[in-house]
Amino acid sequence: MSIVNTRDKTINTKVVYYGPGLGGKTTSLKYIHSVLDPEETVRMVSLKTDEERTLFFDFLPIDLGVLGGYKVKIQGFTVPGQVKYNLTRKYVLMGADAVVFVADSSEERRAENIQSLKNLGENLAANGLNIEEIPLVFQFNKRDLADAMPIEDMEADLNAARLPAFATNGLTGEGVFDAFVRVTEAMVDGVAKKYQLESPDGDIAQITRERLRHLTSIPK
Ligand SMILES: Nc1nc2c(ncn2[C@@H]2O[C@H](COP(=O)(O)OP(=O)(O)OP(=O)(O)O)[C@@H](O)[C@H]2O)c(=O)[nH]1
Ligand SMILES: [Mg+2]
Repeated sequence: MSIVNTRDKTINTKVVYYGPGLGGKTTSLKYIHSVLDPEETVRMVSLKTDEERTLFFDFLPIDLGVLGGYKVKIQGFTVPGQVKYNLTRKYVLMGADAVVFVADSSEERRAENIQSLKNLGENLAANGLNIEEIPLVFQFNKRDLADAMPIEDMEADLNAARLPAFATNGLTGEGVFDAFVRVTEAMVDGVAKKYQLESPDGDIAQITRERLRHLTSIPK
């Protein structure tokens, strides 16, 4: 749950990468890390199995600096996608302010995507959160695969609400940061409205988007 400290003007938030096993959640958060912190001054914590599968979660602390007068911090998490780790998924979702759903574009993974989205709704509800209200964006990942499903079919399967969706490639990073910017903007907007935060510099969500966009335009 977002925590806003009006005295020291800090906004603390949590974004969770959710989706079926091997869909590309860890790869996506690693990419976000490489963009926001190319020098790796902050470590991403990965609690994983010997086969490089997420066992508990990945965690990346993100400090966006001062935006519109507020220090904006994001805790980036991934859940373990393997079906058997549902309790952990539920726990990681606790207090989430936004979700990036990373779907696997492979035709073979179609049923797993649908099942994982249903599971997201259930686990959000178990945490007192509503899938229809929380800021949510989709990554249709692994667009490079030969058996990648048409985007329209993935939209029909997963995105009845017509939420923002991004064709992504975790290996090259294509689209991954765009999805992050979109969800962060929506999340900050929600927090600013909820706590009626005002900034003399303008809309905090918009300032956040501009800062993030600026970061990607800085040559590495
Ligand atoms: N071809 C292709 N492979 C990808 C892409 N994104 C990720 N991968 C690969 O898919 C595999 C699984 O990626 P992860 O990021 O570990 O998947 P995950 O969703 O975190 O999986 P769990 O931790 O088990 O839930 C890795 O070998 C990645 O390199 C992509 O866009 N295209
Ligand atoms: Mg993982």
